[in-house]
Amino acid sequence: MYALYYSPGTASLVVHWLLIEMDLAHELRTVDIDARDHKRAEYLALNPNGVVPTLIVDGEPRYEAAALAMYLADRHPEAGLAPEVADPQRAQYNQWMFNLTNTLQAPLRLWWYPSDLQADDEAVRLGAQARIEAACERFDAQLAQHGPYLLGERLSVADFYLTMLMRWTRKMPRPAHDWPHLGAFAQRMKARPGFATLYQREGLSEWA
Ligand SMILES: N[C@@H](CCC(=O)N[C@@H](CS)C(=O)NCC(=O)O)C(=O)O
Repeated sequence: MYALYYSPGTASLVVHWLLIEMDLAHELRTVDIDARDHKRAEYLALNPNGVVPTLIVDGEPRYEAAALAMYLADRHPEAGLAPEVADPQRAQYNQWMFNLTNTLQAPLRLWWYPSDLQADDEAVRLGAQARIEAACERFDAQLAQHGPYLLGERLSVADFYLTMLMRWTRKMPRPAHDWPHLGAFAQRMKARPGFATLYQREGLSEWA
């Protein structure tokens, strides 16, 4: 049994979605970001970074969304959402996971939290936007040439991660779904039954 500390629509979304997709027993524990629950001592004892998600695994708190997503897929290989270590596609899978966190998640964090940098918020957002749009261009080209998923015909955790990050661009001047291959990809991922369950449980409606 896993326990997920989450806040709707945030970086916990991919972990929640995977728990649903893999049909893994779990309990949800809400973290109210507006009430700053994530900065309280009890939560910081679980996750000293003071961010969501945190996943309780075998009684121990673990964090970092991408690491958690990869861990769940490796621990439950029957779900088939990650190439095993000896699989030739493993290197490509690792590449996309790290690429997603470095080239898309990092600037998206700045877009949503420009005050992370002690600089002019508008300038931070503009810089983040340029990096996000350049990354979208590359992901769109990858899907155009080698889709329909990041590993071609094979669905993996990387696709769930990409979908979550695409969702975060929905209020940007040019949202990721505006790129044609990314848009088609998002439709494919959103059509998964687990996505509707996720939305219902997190009380989400935007970008449905
Ligand atoms: N690198 C972390 C980042 C998590 C993160 O940025 N979470 C955001 C929500 S998407 C958060 O907790 N924000 C509250 C805050 O920073 O005060 C991860 O991927 O788990």
